[in-house]
Amino acid sequence: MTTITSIRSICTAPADIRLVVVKVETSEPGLTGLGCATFTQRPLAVVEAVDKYLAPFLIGRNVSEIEDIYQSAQLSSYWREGPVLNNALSGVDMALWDIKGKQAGIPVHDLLGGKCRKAARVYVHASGNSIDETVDQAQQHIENGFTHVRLQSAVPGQSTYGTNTDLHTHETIDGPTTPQNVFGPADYVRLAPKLFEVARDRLGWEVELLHDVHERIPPYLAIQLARDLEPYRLFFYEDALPPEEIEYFRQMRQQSSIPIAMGELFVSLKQCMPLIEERLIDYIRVHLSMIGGMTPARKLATICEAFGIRTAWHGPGDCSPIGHAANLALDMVSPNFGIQEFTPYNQATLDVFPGCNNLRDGCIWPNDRPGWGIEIDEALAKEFPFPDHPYNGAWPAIRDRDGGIIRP
Ligand code: GCO
Ligand code: MG
Repeated sequence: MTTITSIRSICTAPADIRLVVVKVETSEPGLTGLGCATFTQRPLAVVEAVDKYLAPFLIGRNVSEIEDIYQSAQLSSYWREGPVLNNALSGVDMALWDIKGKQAGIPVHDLLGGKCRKAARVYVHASGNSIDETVDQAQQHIENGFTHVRLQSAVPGQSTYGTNTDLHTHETIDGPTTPQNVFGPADYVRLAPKLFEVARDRLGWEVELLHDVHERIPPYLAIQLARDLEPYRLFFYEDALPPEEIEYFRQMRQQSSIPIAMGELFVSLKQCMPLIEERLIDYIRVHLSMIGGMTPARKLATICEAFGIRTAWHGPGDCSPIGHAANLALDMVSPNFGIQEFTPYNQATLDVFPGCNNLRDGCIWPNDRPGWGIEIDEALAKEFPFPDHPYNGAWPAIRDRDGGIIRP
């Protein structure tokens, strides 16, 4: 019997984004697995949950019992779910799938039933401070072979999701209301349709365009914007409402034919169910590690298949190459695959994680090696420590002009 001998978290930021990866070592010499546990706004809390709670609880367990390990570890805190504990669990869970694949000598997608496509088509981001800058970037992506592009553009002088003025800088944290952290929902919903009008004029109608609202506007504006964007034939309209307001998808569905994608803020499979059962969305896009890893995600994929809902797993920069590999494994085996969000790797990431899946012709391609087929160069990973940050990765507040908080 092969048992777990050690579980530990590895922190690294080769693209300046905080990533947490869990390494599980086993009683079989050289047999190890990797899992993604990246929660970039609270990475240190996840590290504590892995190293202080899951490691002592799981050392000695038989590596082959993934489902039982998942269930018992989840219930070991009695109170369960939540992004911190789920990411910790995902780190171990994905590592056990990696180990199982290596033991069998096959990739994880083969453990899950085998490929039903050759590669996963991806969408990439075009984000500018003006409409023209955004559309120029999209043009560039199209020239580079991408067929699906997400467009985000800032309202001049404001912080709009998708530009570099808000998420990954921290100059604005908790300061007085400054142009960088003001966000006017009404200004934004006036601008977004213009962005798509210009994009269709300049890019034509063949490219698939997407948009992410990032849950920053009240429900009535989200419904209005869905209708205003309809003429531009979006591939999908993402996260228009926060998880607390999902009942409004019913109205959105009745009032608009725009394809709806939802879910990156969901932290459990159960939370997705009302939208799935009522067929209120077209694409599910949870972040695999946020719902607990591969074990719950493959169940979610299958449930969605039964309801005619397609997958669009969350694939931002704050997802390690292991997390992207887990997304890709599901993409390969799911008949209801829709699209894969992807953030191209920089050279440092490719060096720290030898074996990253290939990006080519607007698709990512599985590497077909056992497990995830990706390793980590731990010595090199240490050369990319987490960037200094006053609040260890916490996000700045986004405020309306009057200083009131916008709740994504
Ligand atoms: C997306 C996103 C992300 C998130 C990020 C938060 O890719 O659709 O909304 O960029 O903002 O993952 O940490
Ligand atoms: Mg999003």
